[in-house]
Amino acid sequence: MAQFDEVAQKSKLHPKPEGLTLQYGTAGFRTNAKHLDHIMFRMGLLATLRSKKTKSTIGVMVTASHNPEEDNGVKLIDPMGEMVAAAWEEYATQLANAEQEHLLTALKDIIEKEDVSMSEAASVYIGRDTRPSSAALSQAVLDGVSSLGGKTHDYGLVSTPQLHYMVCCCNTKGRYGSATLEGYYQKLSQAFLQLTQNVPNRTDDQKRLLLDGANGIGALKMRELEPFIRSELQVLLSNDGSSGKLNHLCGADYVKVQQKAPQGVSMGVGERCCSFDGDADRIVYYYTDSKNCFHLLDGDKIATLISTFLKELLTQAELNLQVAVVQTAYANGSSTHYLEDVMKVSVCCTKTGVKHLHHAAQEYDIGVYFEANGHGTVLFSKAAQKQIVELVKDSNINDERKHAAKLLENTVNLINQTVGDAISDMLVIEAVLAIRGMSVQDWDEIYTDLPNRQLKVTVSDRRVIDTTDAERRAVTPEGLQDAIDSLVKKYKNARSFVRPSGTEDVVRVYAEADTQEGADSLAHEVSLAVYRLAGGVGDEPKPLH
Ligand code: 16G
Ligand code: MG
Repeated sequence: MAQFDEVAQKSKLHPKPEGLTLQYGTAGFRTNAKHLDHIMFRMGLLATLRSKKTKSTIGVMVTASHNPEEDNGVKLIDPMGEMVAAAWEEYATQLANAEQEHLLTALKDIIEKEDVSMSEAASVYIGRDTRPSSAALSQAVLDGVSSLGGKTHDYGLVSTPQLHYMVCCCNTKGRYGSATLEGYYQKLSQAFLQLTQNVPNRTDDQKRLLLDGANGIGALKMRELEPFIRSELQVLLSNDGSSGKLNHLCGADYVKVQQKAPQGVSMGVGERCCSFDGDADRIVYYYTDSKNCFHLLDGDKIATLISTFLKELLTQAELNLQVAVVQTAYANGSSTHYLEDVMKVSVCCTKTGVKHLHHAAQEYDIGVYFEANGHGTVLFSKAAQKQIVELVKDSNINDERKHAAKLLENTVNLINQTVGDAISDMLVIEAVLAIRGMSVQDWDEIYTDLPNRQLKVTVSDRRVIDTTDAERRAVTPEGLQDAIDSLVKKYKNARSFVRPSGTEDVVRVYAEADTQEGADSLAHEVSLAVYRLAGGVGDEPKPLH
């Protein structure tokens, strides 16, 4: 068939290096950009098949998020703006690893298994981050799509969540918003202004926010959004990409992992600051106090702030909707305790990775999900949205209920429900702080994090570690969980777990305890247990102190 002739021809321009195998991991393919040209071409092919199969527009985002600038990556976006279905992650890996001469066979295999009708039209939206390699790599995606006769729309430089939004807008025929950057800024800024405009007594200080753009796409997009929201929020942007290197000593991942402020931001005492990651789907907040002590407000604090706000509004609006928070094993024990025991919110724990949290959050009327690393959003069920909209229109209710309903409606519109979105999350947080009249310190004091430590251990094969109970317990290798259990007993308020990373060739170790020394020492002892029982390589882990 002529269709496949073109694939055969064009694929020669994007040859696969022999023997190279890569996996579609938790967040798509991710590695050094020089190994990715063939992957991009092939993901263009796969997105075209997925589009034919779903009869919808599919997204392809070229980014490696918080990885160093030399890396790149790619993820596929399904019709409603969610992560691509699990079975197609498998196909992605198969297609990526087929040697050059077997590419067509691998492609036809998928077509057959999924019964893809090749006569269907296909449409693929493409976006990319600011990495130097991204432009050429997204061109390879375009080549892949066009070689199978698919239509493309290249959005060029956009944040990951913006592309998710575009895909959702397109497939809902504009009901979610209009599939343009202008449409995105309009939707978010209108909701934000309505939430904040009538808040009394806001000082200029409260309207000021320092933002570290990680020298990435988020910085560029904030500049574009800025004129829309200027009257209510003054964003002072650092690490805007004009001189610094992407994610280098800055960005949400750096701040979260190092638990310190990024370089290039001059923070005054108590000033509210936040950092995006390299593709602007994560955000963390922080400030330093008068003793120069650094305070991080991570995804757990964000989930607490937002869920508490929503719960209060539901009470005021007299709406009987269930709010639940979805976390992972990394959630700080204090946050889980606060949510369950003080706020009486249901908490559910899932495996690490956005798709797991997203899926779990869909089970509730209102599902707030956040990873501790700052990736998250809120999902409102269709029924919940309908009840909110109807209440706003109801002329028989008192002013307090009406006001709460209106706030809820605008919050729904401000949240990017397709995926965690640093820009949208930032505006939600800013609106909640404004409406509640809270400073960043007030927010921080809702609960106190238990001291914690994350470490990594290199082993010869991380797959020897198998976990259960949302990654909180290790099933194999034998003896490891028993060893962790007895170590945990030595410390107060302690908890620890280990899991193989989905993005790096390491085993991750997490520990928390009542003191930092305790958390550090427990993390070290657990690392040693992993090293000894799970085939550690290189030097034995050394104590932190
Ligand atoms: C990816 C995931 C993120 C997760 C992280 C864990 C997506 C879009 N991103 O970045 O949610 O926290 O992997 O990495 O799913 P790890 O498996 O190396 O610890
Ligand atoms: Mg990211």
